[in-house]
Amino acid sequence: PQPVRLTDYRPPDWLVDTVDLDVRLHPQATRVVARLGMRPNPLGRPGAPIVLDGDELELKSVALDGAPLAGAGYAATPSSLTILAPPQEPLVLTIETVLDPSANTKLMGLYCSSGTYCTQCEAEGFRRITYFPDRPDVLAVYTTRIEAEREEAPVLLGNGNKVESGDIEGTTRHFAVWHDPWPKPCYLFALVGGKLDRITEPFVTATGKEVELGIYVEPGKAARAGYAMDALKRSMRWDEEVFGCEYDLDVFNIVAVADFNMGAMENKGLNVFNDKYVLASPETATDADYANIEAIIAHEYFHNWTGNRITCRDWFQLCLKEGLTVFRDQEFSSDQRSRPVKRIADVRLLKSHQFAEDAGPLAHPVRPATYREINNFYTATVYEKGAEVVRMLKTLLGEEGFRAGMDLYFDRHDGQAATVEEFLTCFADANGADLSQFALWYAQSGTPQVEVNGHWDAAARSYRLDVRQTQVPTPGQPDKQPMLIPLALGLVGADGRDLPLVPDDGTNAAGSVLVVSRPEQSFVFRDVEARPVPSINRGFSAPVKLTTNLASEDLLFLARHDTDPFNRFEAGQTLALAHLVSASGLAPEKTLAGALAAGGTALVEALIEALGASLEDETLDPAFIAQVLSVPSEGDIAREIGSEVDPDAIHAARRSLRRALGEALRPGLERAYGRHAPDGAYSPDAVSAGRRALRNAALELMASTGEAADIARALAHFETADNMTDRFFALSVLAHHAPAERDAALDAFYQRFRDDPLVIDKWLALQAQIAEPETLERVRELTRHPAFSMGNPNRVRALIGNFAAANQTQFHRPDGAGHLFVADAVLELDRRNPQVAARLLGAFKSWRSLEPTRRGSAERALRRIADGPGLSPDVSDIVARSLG
Ligand code: DPP
Ligand code: ZN
Repeated sequence: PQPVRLTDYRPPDWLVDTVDLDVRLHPQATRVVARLGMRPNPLGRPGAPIVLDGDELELKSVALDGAPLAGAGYAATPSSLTILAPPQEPLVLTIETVLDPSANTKLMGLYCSSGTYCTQCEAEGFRRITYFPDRPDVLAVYTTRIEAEREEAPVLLGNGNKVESGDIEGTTRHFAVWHDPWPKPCYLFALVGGKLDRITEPFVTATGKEVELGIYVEPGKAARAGYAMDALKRSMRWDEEVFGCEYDLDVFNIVAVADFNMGAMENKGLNVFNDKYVLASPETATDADYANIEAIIAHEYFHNWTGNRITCRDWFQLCLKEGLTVFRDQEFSSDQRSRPVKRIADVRLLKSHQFAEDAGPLAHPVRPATYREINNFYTATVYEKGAEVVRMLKTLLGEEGFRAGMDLYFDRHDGQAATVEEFLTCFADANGADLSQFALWYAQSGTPQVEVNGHWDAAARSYRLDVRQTQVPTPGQPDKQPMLIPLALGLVGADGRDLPLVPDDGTNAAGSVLVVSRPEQSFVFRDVEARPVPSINRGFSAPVKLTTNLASEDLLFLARHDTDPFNRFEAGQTLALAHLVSASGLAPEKTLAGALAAGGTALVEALIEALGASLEDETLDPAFIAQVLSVPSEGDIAREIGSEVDPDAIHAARRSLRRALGEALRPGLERAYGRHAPDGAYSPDAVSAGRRALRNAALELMASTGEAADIARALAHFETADNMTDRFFALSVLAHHAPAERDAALDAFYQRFRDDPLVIDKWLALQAQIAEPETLERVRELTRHPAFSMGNPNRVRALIGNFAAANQTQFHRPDGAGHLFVADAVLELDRRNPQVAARLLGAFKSWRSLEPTRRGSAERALRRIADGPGLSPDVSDIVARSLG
């Protein structure tokens, strides 16, 4: 496909005001009649034909204002329908198409998921239901009549409010009519038909309007929807309180389906969810599952204002709704749980996914300037970095300034399809701020590098920070401009307290945030009596790669004393990472890793001691301690090394640090394990989850020593667990650290949960992650296991996705067999579901940083895919960019 460019945007030639759909559901031959109330767009090209998008549609008939249109009046292909010389006035176009939901393995448009009819239209799936101007700036009011066999689909759901329903007399069929009064783009269209159980609860909005909330699930699973319902109600209340956003329909429905490409979808009034993000019970879901459900329920609900009421002008603006909505769901979870722990988790995710993306061939700006396949831009950069950009806006403008900008945005653009410029202009106007340099965050890809060197001047009693920013080249962007970077700062005194920050005149520091705008810049603070330790980029205020002239003693000090919890955590991580880099055999001089290598074991011991101090500190939140004790991931270490990466060396270094922690901290770990034993029935709340997180972290660190008593403890933990968090964590410890006990435990787990696909996903994922050469054969065998299916995205992601993305030593086997296996899986999947195939292929994104043998085999695997016959646009786009 030809690339689409942001600069080529033109308004649509024709607008659609109303869409009346009549959908007669049938597993192989669903008939859709669409009546489109259209008119020429005054901003479009005068006299233009009507050009509609389509995809794999069978066209039955076309009528203009009720009169059938002869073949000469239009031109139809499977991908478009053109009305050749339409009258240039309001008209009604009626189009009849037929489609086959049960043959729809792409899971885009209308398809059957385990017997339930459902839809997915974002980004370009509506064109698989009817011919339509499938672009987000065409907003229409939809009325949908759905008809189906009563037996087959007793539940019929659409967008908006239900206005009519009943049986069709003399037949076995029934119908429902749904009307959505809010104009929306077609990507927010949805319908569902099936046999579903429901839970329902009332909700009263801030202004007293009653809303009926419903969650629909597969028969027999209603008891597992309670937590999602609770999360929904909390989300609705929070959005009223924090952003002034109130719900705007009489009903809000969520449907959980088993076959789904994404996590969930924010269709107006009818969210469709991957069942993984709705269903939870203590026996089947972990604490992480509960937290994800809470976050994703909130995310999709928050889209009602940021995405639906105000949508995107074009798909280049995807971050306008996604980055902003991720920011909103992060804030929600922070308010519901522990803010510091949530921040740490979010930054870890940002680094592992987004920084990795930014460092490889798939790097792209938060707002891309061009794309070949929009499905490939639902990325960590658009979502997670997009959220960081909104967070920086808040840091720069302050709480009130940020809210004023949001209020203006809702006020000014409600009902519109907006752009990033329009969004930023609201913040500029509401605050009298100039955000032109800040806007580069949306346009420049790559992670900015920021070097900060601090100098204390004893004679002048001043402290100076010299800051230098570097923008590294990324694909298509060899040269870049300096960015506006907010660095939150503290100067920590010897007693661990922050010193007052007194900027010298003329420096650019707003409160405790340094606003860096030039390539090199210095900031000076007065009245600094003794040498402080600077705590820089507190709370990860800017998504940058930071290097400093802090000595390891300074980092050890911050790891014990920083009042900013994020930087207290980060100081330990920075030291651990430097140690792991040097232990992986790479320690260039003048780096922290080099210094650590030179410092020998004493420094590692000091680091372990500092971590031990946090472990023993009873004033700290257990969830925070669990984060502090976690060793940087293999991906983090690989990124820090940057080139000639050897995953086996990294794995070995990381394993031995964990063993060292387990040995050195054993007494503290044992105490933590005992202190946080369960003291009642399982509850998924954040405090209880934090205690389990610490207890399980202790269990794992001790087991990583391989001592028989520790393995026995893990086995007992597994066998006596009364909830999935503990049971699965113990299983994972056994799988990674106890080869002799592993298979029996895996088998017991399988037998217990064999009828529960979401739990079986955990079982598949865990086996795919074992770092030993037998794993590839195990994964191959599991692809033939009855529990596995290439047709279900969750199964594929659990088994093959985890092998590729979460098992660095085996995916990157030096003999190339891991690469080849994944390449063949991508090719096979591509024939069935291109989106899932392209996502899996993304696992190759860091291939260029591998050492030569592995790099060669990754390249051969990528070329094998590139040479595959009939590649989808999704896969051919990713493979071309990966090799480019
Ligand atoms: N459903 C996806 C999300 O909410 C795409 N909109 O992020
Ligand atoms: Zn979203």
